[in-house]
Amino acid sequence: MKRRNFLKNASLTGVGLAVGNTLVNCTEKTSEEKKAATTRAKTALPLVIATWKAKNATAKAWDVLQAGGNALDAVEQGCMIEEANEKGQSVGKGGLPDRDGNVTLDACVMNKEGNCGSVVYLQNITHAISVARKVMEDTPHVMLAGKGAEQFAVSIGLKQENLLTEASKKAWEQWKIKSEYKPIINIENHDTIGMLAIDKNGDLSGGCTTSGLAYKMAGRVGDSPIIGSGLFVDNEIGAAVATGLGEEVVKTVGSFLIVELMRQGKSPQEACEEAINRIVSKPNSNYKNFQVGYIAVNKQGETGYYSIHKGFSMTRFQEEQNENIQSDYYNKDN
Ligand code: SD4
Repeated sequence: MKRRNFLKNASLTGVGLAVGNTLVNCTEKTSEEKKAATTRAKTALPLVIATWKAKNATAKAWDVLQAGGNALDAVEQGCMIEEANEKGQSVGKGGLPDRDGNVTLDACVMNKEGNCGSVVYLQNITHAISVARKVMEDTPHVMLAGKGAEQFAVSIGLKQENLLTEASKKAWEQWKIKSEYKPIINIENHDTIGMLAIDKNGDLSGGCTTSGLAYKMAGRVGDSPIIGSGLFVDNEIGAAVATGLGEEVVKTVGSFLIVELMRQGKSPQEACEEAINRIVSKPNSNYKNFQVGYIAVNKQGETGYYSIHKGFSMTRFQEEQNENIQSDYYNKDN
């Protein structure tokens, strides 16, 4: 369903919609009204936002900011909460494996100076986000892959462990019976974690960490460790991070696109919508079969989030309030 129609239908039912940070009535809005709605957004700093239901992770990041940590410390430590959470089957330990039964992680960080670090196809190390940070800080490179990334992780003191939990192994064994590969839309509403923070100095950083798509081909890498696709931060303008089917995010360089649209004057909300539109409006787009969601923040602390299908949510910690905002505002209803 196009947003226009969605808004029209929603207005018949009297449902309220969260547009950016603002709850508005579901009457059809003119572009001026929409703009007004998004610019009424809260802009208090510091703030942390994350993809999906991630209140424990945003709470950790918030504590780090309150204790005087910078935005990079906050996103790293916030993401680590989900990496260590074995119940989350799309991040870190307990992530669902590839079709050969191997859990392989992708992660990246980007800081206020525009520096970045990333790991792809990392095995046996829970905190991929910390390895990505160290790639940025301690090596002359931006990206390390596979065995080299693992060796580097060990060299900085991280311990090797089996990331395949019993629950994920069971799920994989179940999957093997049919071996049917399909992207899953909104895995239990809790997926790859992408996190963006602005600290007390007003500086931005971001991070993204994932075990990627369940039952992917061996060797597959998604958008999450690809700077500009899964994550982009420009401390002058804002930042964006993606979740969902990475192949589609990479094809449109989604996070960089959102930041560039904000540079041209769009609000985070408008920029996220445009990036989703680029995917669904492609000729022969197969959008019915996959989900992509973006969250974004600008330098002023306005936030936006948008997805192809319903079911996406953003968690935001701002002004002592940690809230998960379910998005009733999406591009298509299938
Ligand atoms: C990937 N974007 O590997 C990740 C997966 C994801 O929600 O975000 N799932 O394509």
